[in-house]
Amino acid sequence: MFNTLQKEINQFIDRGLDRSLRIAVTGLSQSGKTAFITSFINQLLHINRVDNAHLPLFDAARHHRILGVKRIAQQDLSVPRFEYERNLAELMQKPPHFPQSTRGVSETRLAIRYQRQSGLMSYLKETGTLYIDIFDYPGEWLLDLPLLGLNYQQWSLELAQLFNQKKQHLAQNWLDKVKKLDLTAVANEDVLAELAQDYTDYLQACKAQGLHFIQPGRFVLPAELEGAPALQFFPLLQLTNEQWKQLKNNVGSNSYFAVLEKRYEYYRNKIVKKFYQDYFANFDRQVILADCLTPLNHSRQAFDDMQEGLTQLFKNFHYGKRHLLSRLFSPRIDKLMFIATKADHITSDQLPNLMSLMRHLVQKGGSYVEFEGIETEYSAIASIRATKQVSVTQNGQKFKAIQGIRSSDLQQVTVFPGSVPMKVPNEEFWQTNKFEFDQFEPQPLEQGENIPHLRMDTVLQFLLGDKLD
Ligand SMILES: Nc1nc2c(ncn2[C@@H]2O[C@H](COP(=O)(O)OP(=O)(O)OP(=O)(O)O)[C@@H](O)[C@H]2O)c(=O)[nH]1
Ligand SMILES: [Mg+2]
Repeated sequence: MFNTLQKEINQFIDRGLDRSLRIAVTGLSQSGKTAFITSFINQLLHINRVDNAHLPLFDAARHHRILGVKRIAQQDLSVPRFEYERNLAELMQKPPHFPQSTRGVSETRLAIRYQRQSGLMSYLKETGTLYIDIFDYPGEWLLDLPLLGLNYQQWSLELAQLFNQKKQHLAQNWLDKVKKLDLTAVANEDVLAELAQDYTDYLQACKAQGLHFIQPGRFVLPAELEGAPALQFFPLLQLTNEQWKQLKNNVGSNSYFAVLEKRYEYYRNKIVKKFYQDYFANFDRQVILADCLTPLNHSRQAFDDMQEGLTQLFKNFHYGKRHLLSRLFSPRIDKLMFIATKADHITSDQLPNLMSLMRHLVQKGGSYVEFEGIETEYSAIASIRATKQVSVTQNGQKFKAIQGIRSSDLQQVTVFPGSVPMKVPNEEFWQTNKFEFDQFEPQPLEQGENIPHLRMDTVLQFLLGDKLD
C-alpha cells in the first residue's frame, strides 16, 4: 500500500515539474564514450515529426511524440561545452575521422519537448520538457576513483598485489631507482619529480601494451596539472607491513616518505574527490561502456586488466533502490546499462556472444555491489557504425561478412572477423589462437544525415523511454 502511494507521489512530482536527467557515461579510455555522446546527441537532434526511421526501437520517436530537441545552455558555466560540432565536422571530413581522444572535462545539456500521453498532467499540460545533462572526460581519470577509499599504504598494497611479471618488466627502471631511495632522508624535489616521471613512463608503457588498469590515471593525461607537485608521487610497492609501521612512526615531516604520503593525500582529497563530487556524486542513470574486442586482440592479461579496472569502479557508485526520501535528498541511480561498444567490428550473428562476454565481464566485477532494485540491461551497439554487413558466397555457401575501410592500411576490405568467444577464454587459448578484430575508419557522412549506428535506439529507449510518456 505504502509502496503504491509512494510510487504515485513520485510520479506526481516527476510530472509536476519538467523533468531532468543526469546521465553518467562511464568507461575506461578508448571504450567509446566520446563517440557515444556525439551519436546520442546526433540521433536525438535528427528526430522530426515525419520520419524517424533511424530510431525504430525508440517509441517516443516512432510514435512522433517528440516535438523538438535542442542543445541549450548548460547549467555549470565554468565547464567547457562538449565539442559536438567539432566531432561532427571530423566525421564530415573527406576522408572522415573519429572524434579525438578526450583531454579534459566537458558537458552539454539537451532539451526534449514531447507530447504527454498519460498521467494526470496530460490533462493539465499537454507538452512536457525533459532536460538531459551529460558530460565527457578522459577515461583515465575514472581509474582514480578507487583511490577515494584507500590511504597511501592501502593503495600501495593493492597495487603491489596486482603487480605481476609483465608489469614488473615494464617498471624495471623505476623500481631500480626507488630501491636505492632512502625513504627517511630529507626529500629532494628534483629526485621526486624524476621518479614520478619514471613511474609515469611505466604507466604509459602499460597503456601501449593494452593494459588498462593504471593508477593514478591522471598521470598520463594531467591537463592543467602538468608538472604540479600534487602529481609527483608514486606507490611504495616493496614495503612490508612492519616497514610501513616503522616509517610512519619514525620519519621526519620533510623526509621522502612523509612528502610522498602528503602528496598522495592531497591528490586523493583535493583532486580525485573534487572530480567525483563535481561529476559523479549526483546522477540518475548510468551507462557503462566497454570495448571487449580490443583486449581480446592483445592478451588474456589485457582482458583481466580491463575487468579489474571495471571491478574497482563498481565499488565507487551507489547502486540501489531509490526511495522517496533518498530521491529528494540524495538521488541514486535507478537504471544502469552495460554496453559492449564497437559492435560493428563483428558480424551480426556474433552479437549474442558479445553480449554474453560482456555479461561475464560484469558478473565477476559486479559481485561486489548490490544491483538489486535497479533496472539493469545489457546491450551491444555501435555508436558510429563504420562497417556494413554483407553476405559473401564462396563455393556455393553463404557467409556473413563486414565491409569497410580498415584503419591499419586504409584499404576497403570485406572480411570475416571471426567468432567472439561467449566467455573469457583461458590463457592457453591465446597461445594457439589469435583474435584479429580490425579497427575501421568511419563511413562518409553528408550534411543533414544522421550518424549511422547500430542499436543506439535501444539505448535511447532504455534511458529516456519512461520519462517521455
Ligand atoms: N567501429 C567503431 N569504432 C568505434 C566506435 N566508437 C568508438 N570507436 C573507436 O574507438 C576509439 C575511441 O573512441 P572514443 O569515443 O574516443 O573513446 P573514449 O572512451 O572517449 O576515449 P578517451 O577519450 O580516450 O577516454 C575511436 O577513435 C574509434 O576508433 C564505434 O561505434 N564503431
Ligand atoms: Mg573521449
